[in-house]
Amino acid sequence: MTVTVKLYYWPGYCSLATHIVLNWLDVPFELEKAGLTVRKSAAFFAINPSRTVPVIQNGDEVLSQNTAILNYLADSHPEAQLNGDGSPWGRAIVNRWLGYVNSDVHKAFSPLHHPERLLGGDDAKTQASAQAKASIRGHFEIVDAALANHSWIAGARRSIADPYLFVLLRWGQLFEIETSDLAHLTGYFDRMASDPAVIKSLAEEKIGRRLVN
Ligand SMILES: N[C@@H](CCC(=O)N[C@@H](CS)C(=O)NCC(=O)O)C(=O)O
Repeated sequence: MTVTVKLYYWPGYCSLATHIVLNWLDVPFELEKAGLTVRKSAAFFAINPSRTVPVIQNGDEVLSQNTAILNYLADSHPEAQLNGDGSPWGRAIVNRWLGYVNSDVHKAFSPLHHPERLLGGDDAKTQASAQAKASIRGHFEIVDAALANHSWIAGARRSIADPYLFVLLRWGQLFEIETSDLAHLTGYFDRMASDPAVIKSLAEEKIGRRLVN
């Protein structure tokens, strides 16, 4: 029996990383759009009390948190080598980048995504936004330097860290983070954006390669 994984997502959110990995792995899946109304519902709270996407549901198994989901999918399909070359070191390097993308780069966007959650008046929010953009630009410079040495963020082969980084580079475009001088990073973005599974995932979420379609 083929089990279909359900992915709770919202177009262009970090759930897009899981969506791309499902397409890379050719896993049968269905998409469940989880907007604010769904995320605030008691039913959603029961599967993820954090009320965030992504969440995957596979029969009785329900899993939230990007890093858990992406590692679970990669480990369930070792032949795809999305978690390194199978060695502990290869896996560690993938998770070094996945952790950086999830904990540092993703969260640097919070003041831009959710200014309403910041304390203070308009001046404080404008300052927080400028600081967030400078911090994201700093992260993108680190990524650009890493990409000078290899085509994918964790090395010579693609991994579960790449779709997540792609999502954040798209957000960078939305918030007009300047990257035109970061040649390795812009080349990487184009490489990801022309990947067939990425194109398919963007089409399934009805969004373009840039957030501003
Ligand atoms: N630590 C969580 C963060 C997930 C997260 O921030 N998801 C965002 C979308 S990119 C979300 O659902 N935000 C809804 C909200 O904060 O209300 C994870 O890695 O899964």
